[in-house]
Amino acid sequence: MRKLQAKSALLPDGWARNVRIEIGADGRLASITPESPLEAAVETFETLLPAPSNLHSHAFQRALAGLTETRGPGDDDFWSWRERMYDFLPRLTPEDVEIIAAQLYAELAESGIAAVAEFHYLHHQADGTAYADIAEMAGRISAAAGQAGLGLTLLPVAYARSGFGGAPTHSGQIRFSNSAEDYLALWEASRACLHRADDQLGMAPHSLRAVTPEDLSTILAAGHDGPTHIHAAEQVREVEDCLAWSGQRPVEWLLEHCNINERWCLIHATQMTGTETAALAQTGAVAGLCPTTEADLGDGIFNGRQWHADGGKWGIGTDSHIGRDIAVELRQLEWSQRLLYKQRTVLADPMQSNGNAVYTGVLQGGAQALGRKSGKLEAGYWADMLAPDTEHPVLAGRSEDALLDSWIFTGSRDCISDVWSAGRHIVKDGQHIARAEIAGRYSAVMKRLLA
Ligand code: NGQ
Ligand code: ZN
Repeated sequence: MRKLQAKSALLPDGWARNVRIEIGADGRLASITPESPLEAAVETFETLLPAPSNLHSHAFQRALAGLTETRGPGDDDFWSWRERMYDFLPRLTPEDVEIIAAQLYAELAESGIAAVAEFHYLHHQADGTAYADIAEMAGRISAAAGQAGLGLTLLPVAYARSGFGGAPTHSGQIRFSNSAEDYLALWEASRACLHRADDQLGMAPHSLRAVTPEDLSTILAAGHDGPTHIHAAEQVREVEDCLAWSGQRPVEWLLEHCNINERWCLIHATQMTGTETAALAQTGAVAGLCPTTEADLGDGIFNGRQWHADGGKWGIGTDSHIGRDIAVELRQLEWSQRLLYKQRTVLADPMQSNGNAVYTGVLQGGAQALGRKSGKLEAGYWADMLAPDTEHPVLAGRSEDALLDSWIFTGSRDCISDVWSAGRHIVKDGQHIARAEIAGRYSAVMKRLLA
């Protein structure tokens, strides 16, 4: 049993003082006791918070961040970015993917994130044939999470088509593509790649563009008890194509044809009508928002104000990893609403701190979307926690909600001192415990890939 003491901690019913936290050998919180006298030789922190989960990652895209900023011959958009991303894929070996993912996961941890949902679709060799072990790449993702110590919900992705109406995948997509039967074999094999008690397995049909209704019902009929994630309604063209194909918008289609419930996470859900927004919020599904990626790709702005008013659950993903800092993502989400509505403090309730509002939102939605018992400092939950660096100038003199507001709206990863994932103490004094080794391997891979 490890014991920590926090002068201030965010508990399920709010801030508490002098909180004793005991972490069991199993990585779960064993007890939480406010107003505890300080014992000698107990490690003490000014502030401890539950640490959030990142609900959407394509780890390999970390390597591409910053390399798609030169304008092409015409207007650039999501679709031209996607071509550049496809062009990059043939170079990546399984070892590269493992090294890139470990770098990403260590960076995410340093920003305060304790776990990630990896929406994993780079399955095959460059010529499209499966590796001898169909789950080779899934194993690499799991190994990377193991090196970084980050919690993992692995979401093997089903991908079989290049657009609505079932056209076959094209050459840029051959590393992703599986029949529904092969997908189910891959999914089973992926289970064997997970080794830690807090690892989870879920399913991810990529999008309504990438699977037919038949594929979708085949894979969902296989049944599983983890989360189901799908990209939906990110781009205007995607909505138009879905309407042309089915007469319905993507979220409308999903609501009618799938049993959307709290085990689902719809990634982006940017383009929804007011009716879709209200109906989706009602299901209890999580909206998987990826604010910096959505800005970077010119997706549009999610209607956060209505989603919040309708009681919708949401969480944050870093998706393409153009941003890798949870504070920046939360700020971008709130700022997008301010720019849209020409108001301030849009996602907070009356008299509530905006930092507290978005932080408690992301804790809850992220845990739900990962199927992870986390997001709360409560006995039985995984010990996913962070300690801010209260000596950092951004946080000087701040505590409780003022500390959250200052970190989220004007701070960054620099404000984080320590992070634990299921009790694994992976960030100490602002640095990931394996930062130098992981970054050294990453740098060598990038030099080779870009030579
Ligand atoms: C992805 N990313 O799967 O990486 C996608 C691009 C697609 C985002 N949607 C590919 N942001 O959607 O077809
Ligand atoms: Zn995505």
